Amino acid sequence: MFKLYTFYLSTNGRKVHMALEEAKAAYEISPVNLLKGEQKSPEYLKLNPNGKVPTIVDDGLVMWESIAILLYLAEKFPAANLLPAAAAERARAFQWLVWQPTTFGAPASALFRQMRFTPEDKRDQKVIDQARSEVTKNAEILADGLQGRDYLAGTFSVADMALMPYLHVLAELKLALPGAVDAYHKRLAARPSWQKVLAYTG
Ligand SMILES: N[C@@H](CCC(=O)N[C@@H](CS)C(=O)NCC(=O)O)C(=O)O
Repeated sequence: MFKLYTFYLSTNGRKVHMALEEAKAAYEISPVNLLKGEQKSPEYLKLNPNGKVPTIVDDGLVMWESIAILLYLAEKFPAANLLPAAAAERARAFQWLVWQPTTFGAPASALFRQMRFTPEDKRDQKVIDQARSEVTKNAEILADGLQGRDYLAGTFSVADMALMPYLHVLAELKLALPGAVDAYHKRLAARPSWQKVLAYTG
C-alpha cells in the first residue's frame, strides 16, 4: 500500500495522485496542510528534508520529487503503460518531464499566485506581465509539441500527468490558450483519474 503525503491543492502532489490512479495502485493519502505549515514539522521533515509535498512511502522506500516519483510509478506498474516502450517516444516523454519543472511550471504558478492569492492592491504588475509573457510563449511551444498527436509522447504518459495540474491552473485563470492546448487540456481533464484528483479536497 502506497502512502502519498500531499496537500489537495498542490500541483506537484496532483501529478502523483493522478499517476497512482492511472496505475490503479493501492494507496492512501496522508494530508499535509501547507496553509498550517505542516510540511515544516519535525516529523514530516524526517520524510522529506525539503519541507515540501509530495512524498510517497512504498514498502519502506521513502521518495520525494514529483517527476522522479512519476518515473518510479511508470516502472513499477508496466501494465499501466505510463511510459511509451519505443526509445524515441520515451525520449520525447523525458523531454517534457524535464521541461515542466524547469520551464513551464514556475511562470504558471507565479501568475496563479498573483491573480488568486494576492490582494489586488498588493499585486506586482511587473511579475504578472513577465509570467504572462512566459506562459504565452510556453503555451505556443506546447501547441507545437502537440502537432499531429493527442498526447506529448504520442500515447498518454506520465509526461501528460506532469503538465495537467498546471493546465488546470491556467484554465482557472481563463487565459486564452492555443486551440491545440485547450483541446489537450480538455482531453486530460475528462480522464477519470483527474476527476478523482479534483474530488479529493483534503
Ligand atoms: N521539486 C519538488 C517541488 C515540490 C513543491 O514545490 N511543492 C510545493 C507544493 S506544489 C510545496 O510543498 N510548497 C510548500 C513550501 O514550499 O513550503 C517536486 O516536484 O516534488
